[in-house]
Amino acid sequence: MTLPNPLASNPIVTRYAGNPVLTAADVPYKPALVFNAGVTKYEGRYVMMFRNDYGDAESGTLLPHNTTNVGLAFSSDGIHWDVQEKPAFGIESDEIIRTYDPRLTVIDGRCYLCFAVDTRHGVRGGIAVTDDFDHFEVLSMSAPDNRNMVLFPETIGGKYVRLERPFPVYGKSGKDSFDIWISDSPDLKYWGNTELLLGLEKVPFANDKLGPAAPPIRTPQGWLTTFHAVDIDHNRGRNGWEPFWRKRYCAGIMLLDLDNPYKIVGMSKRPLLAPEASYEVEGGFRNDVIFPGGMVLEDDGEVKLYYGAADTVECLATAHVDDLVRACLEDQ
Ligand code: BMA
Repeated sequence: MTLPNPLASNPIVTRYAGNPVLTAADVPYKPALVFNAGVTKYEGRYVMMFRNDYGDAESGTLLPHNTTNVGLAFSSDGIHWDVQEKPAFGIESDEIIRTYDPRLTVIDGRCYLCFAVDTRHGVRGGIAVTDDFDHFEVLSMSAPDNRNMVLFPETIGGKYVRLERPFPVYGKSGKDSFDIWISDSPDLKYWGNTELLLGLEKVPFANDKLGPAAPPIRTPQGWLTTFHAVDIDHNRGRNGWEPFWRKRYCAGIMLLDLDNPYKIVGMSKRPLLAPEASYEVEGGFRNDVIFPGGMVLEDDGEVKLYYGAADTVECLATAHVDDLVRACLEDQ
């Protein structure tokens, strides 16, 4: 099934007029692409960990996102970022090819990093903890193929909880057709009680795959969380610096039960953000990609949503938390 083109963003969301908030030009060690960041507030300041992709973007030798690590930036307002001198995280070994797509969650005053690694034997999702953004202790690594892990900011019923996106290619006849799953853990190391949370068929604006996006935030009505939703159209051709790019990534939003996050309370049937702005639809490595990775709830109810655009730059959009909750609950 081919989906309508273009899809529209929900008007409850406003893109920051100064977008993008971070580009390769802001980074001293000169990656070609800067995107798909995790963002949180930690000890009074905003912290961003972002994905760096190296390679020669103009000549196309960047393909396929082949050299990647994770950078670090701090901010006092969530808009202007002070990028640190060196990449902050990246596991180097004969087995691990690249480290990417960081997500940050503060739990009980410690900052946890979820990340993906491509290894010579499959894609794995890792969880690390840091207190200073200099030293990271890796606590667990998933079995392949799994990624897009995000942690809830509190234990629920005494357990840590994560959303994740395994990609069972054999079980899905060799095609993309991936869903969002949920697991819990007593200690962030051993994960179990794994269940399907949101199947692809439940999302009207996706026909290819889903994945968790920014880590959930607590609201009185439930855990509010974004996800990425992908549609593919085989009639699409080149759409960026790659020879072929047939996918479009939108952001969706859903609300999970506060006491039992294995239960979806509501999900907006329309995209929260669909690619529309110039930095989302043109001039990028892969155009038409919106990939949220951070969500910060401010005291006045504003939610800052951080997202990678076109796999090339990092952007910001805002919405009121009440509007986001309402979007999940309407049409149920
Ligand atoms: C996914 C990941 C993301 C990326 C997206 C679109 O598979 O690699 O990091 O943003 O594809 O290219």
